[in-house]
Amino acid sequence: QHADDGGPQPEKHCGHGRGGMGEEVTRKEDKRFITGRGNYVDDIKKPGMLHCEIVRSPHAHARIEDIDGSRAMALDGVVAVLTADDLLEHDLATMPTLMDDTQDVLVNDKVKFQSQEVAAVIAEDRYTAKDAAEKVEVEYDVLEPVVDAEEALEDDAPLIRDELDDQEDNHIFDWETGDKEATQEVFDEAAVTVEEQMEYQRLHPAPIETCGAVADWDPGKDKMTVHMTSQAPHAHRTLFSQVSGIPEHKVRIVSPDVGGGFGNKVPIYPGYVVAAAASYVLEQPVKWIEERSENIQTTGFARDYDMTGEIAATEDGVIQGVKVDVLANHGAYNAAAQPSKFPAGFFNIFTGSYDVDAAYGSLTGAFTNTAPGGVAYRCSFRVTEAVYLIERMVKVLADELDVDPAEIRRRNFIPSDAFPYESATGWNYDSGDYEKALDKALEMADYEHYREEQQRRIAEDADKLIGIGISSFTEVVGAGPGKQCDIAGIEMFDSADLRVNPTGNAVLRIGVQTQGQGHETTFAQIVAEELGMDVDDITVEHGDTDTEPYGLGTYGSRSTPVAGAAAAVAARKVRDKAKSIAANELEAAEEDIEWDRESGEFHVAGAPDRSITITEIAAGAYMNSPGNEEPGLEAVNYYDPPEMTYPFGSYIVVVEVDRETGEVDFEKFVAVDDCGNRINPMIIEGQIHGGLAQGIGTAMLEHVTYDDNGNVTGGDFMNYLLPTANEIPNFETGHTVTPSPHHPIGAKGVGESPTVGSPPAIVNAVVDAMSHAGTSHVEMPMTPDTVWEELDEVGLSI
Ligand code: MCN
Ligand code: CUM
Repeated sequence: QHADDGGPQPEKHCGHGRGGMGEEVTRKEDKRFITGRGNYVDDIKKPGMLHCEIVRSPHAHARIEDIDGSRAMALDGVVAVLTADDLLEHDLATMPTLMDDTQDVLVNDKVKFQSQEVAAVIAEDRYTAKDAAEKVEVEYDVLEPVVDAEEALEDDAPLIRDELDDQEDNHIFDWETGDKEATQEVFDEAAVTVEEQMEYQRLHPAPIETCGAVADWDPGKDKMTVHMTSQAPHAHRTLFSQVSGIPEHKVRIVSPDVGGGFGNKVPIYPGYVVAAAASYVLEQPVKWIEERSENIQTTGFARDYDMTGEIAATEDGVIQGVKVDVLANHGAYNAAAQPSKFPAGFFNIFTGSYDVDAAYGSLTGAFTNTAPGGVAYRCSFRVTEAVYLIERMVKVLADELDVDPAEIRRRNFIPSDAFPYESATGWNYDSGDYEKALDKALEMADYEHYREEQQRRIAEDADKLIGIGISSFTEVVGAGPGKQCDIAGIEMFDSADLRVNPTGNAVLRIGVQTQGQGHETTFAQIVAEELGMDVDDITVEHGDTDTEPYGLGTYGSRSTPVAGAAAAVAARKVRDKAKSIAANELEAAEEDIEWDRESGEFHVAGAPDRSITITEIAAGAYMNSPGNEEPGLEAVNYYDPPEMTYPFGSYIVVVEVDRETGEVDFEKFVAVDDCGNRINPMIIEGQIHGGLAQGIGTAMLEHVTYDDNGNVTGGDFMNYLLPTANEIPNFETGHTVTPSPHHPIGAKGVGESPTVGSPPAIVNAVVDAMSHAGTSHVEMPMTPDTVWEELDEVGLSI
């Protein structure tokens, strides 16, 4: 499966049985998870630990006139009621967002979205804290809210951010990419143009474990330890130190087992800061754990993009230009979790898998009286929106020209020999073979059969229509490079620290933090592959800033592309030193020592029986190290990738649409992914299955909705519908392997691909069932009533 050329690819692996690259090693972490021995933040109990409950605003837009905590304080077991005034004393009333905005920790003056943090109660147990929170009396002067981005930009809209000196309206930023004039020229001269407006609705990552923290200030050591639900412990440590003024070496962030993140645990939230401030003031540990509705209503949401896409093409369907205009709802603060220099994330990649002459995108961001966020939920920084747009638009073009949607993709793919490829918006794709993935998916999906079946149903005026949707997406994952990508100024490299013990086993510490992706297994596999060790002899540690090397965290599927590379490089450094020790042990010259990936052993060139294993070398490193080497066997690598990686895939979805009820049934769901060289195919398949389920949730069910008064009407699991086993069809997965030429082990990320790639395939399928009658678009979530309305609109309902 490995490429033999192009860059520092690994030598061949042949399933040597030690748990290296490509082996389906069962997940090491599962033993503790399935035996109830996981250790999540809420499992942490410390002596004298107090509990924090947050008082939240029922209004979306209101000035706070008065807060009276006396009735709450009177309750037995209540230790403190905190308001912005208390935090102001410690300079903690506000905190910076990842996009350099300033967010209230507790509202100082004006509430800007429903359920915003207004006060906090600290009590001896959680129930008392809850009861007391209800007794905190807050007087509000209720203001008119605006929740819709378009209305927020109207002249008479209420001004949300009136505390900012230079903010006269709700406009945050304008952003553009590509070549406007060149694109316009292409459009002016094009034989065919198509246009479609589509919304990518507001979603929430909704991890099963909500956010929480246990903060523990130790006045003896002047040290703050915070156990918290964090996808990026080191970055959070730096921010914590900056916000609190506690020196960074006196801050320890521990992210223990995390029950799903999906992007929700990248930002800093007021709850963490309040817990830490309370612990500092009270000198006791303080726990804060969010409830489900608090999580959905206040923490980082995803998407909320209103997009208009346009394509210019020849009569044969050769795409020449792509144009896109977006209105982005960012909520009450600009708090998207993405590289600082990209106001619209990686939305730039909206030309997708296609070789186009010119492209232009413009985007406007707006404040509204809704929770802040925008980038989360299994997305590489807005690539999800970009992929949805282009894959939907290609279907719109195919219908306009009456060309098969598979065929029109084939005519436009970036050819496999054109890589590395620079896109019209200036992005450098590392490698790809899009046609191969599409061909494989078409075959697996029995595409021709379903096309015939579709026509048969139409001809027979059947009650149930068939629709076939395709998405041939390109992802971009693995931020850095540090020069282009940073979080709050910190360059996005990542790290690995590998220590081999005298008895031949090893501990690998990594700068990224798993939330369920299986890093304890896959990172051990990388080391097993590179050192000829057994996967069971390698322990992977993460999530504790006191022991792990500095890293930027897990999101944007960056763990494999960046920290995975660091792990491979650290292991190779160890291998280099091992050679010198092997030479000493075997009494040969170092130049004559060869490493054999197959056996995992070092031997003297031409004398394979004079060999030594890494276990024996490890002993030598501590007990008999040569004069030219330091004792010990370890290495650290901080890896700044030269480029990002561009995984891709082709998904084909066949649906049956009921003309009577608008219900959509999945007949077939095929996903062919290419993430370069694969570390653990079983873990990859798990990632794909989970991500496809989330793609189905996106397309069919999920939506954080608001009413005109700013009330969240989709803010709990009664109204924010997650997909369950009932809604999930049987997935048929396949893969192709196109290694990344610049990654040490040729791997690309994969964690987000299914959620990024599948929604347009699903919508394309539903549209496809009705396009013969004139349907060009159906908005997500495609609930039965939405679909039925469209059926009715085009005369297909019965
Ligand atoms: N992998 C592999 N071979 C490859 C690529 C990846 O075996 N060529 C493995 C990796 O080693 C890792 C897993 O697949 O164990 C995912 O790897 P990667 O694509 O590098 O993504 P990350 O580990 O950085 O995970 C982040 C990604 C994101 S951004 C979200 S959001 C998401 C996702 O992963 N959140 C998840 N998958 C999730 N899965 C679970 N269970 N929980 C989450 O919160
Ligand atoms: Cu955008 S969700 Mo993931 O990148 O943590």
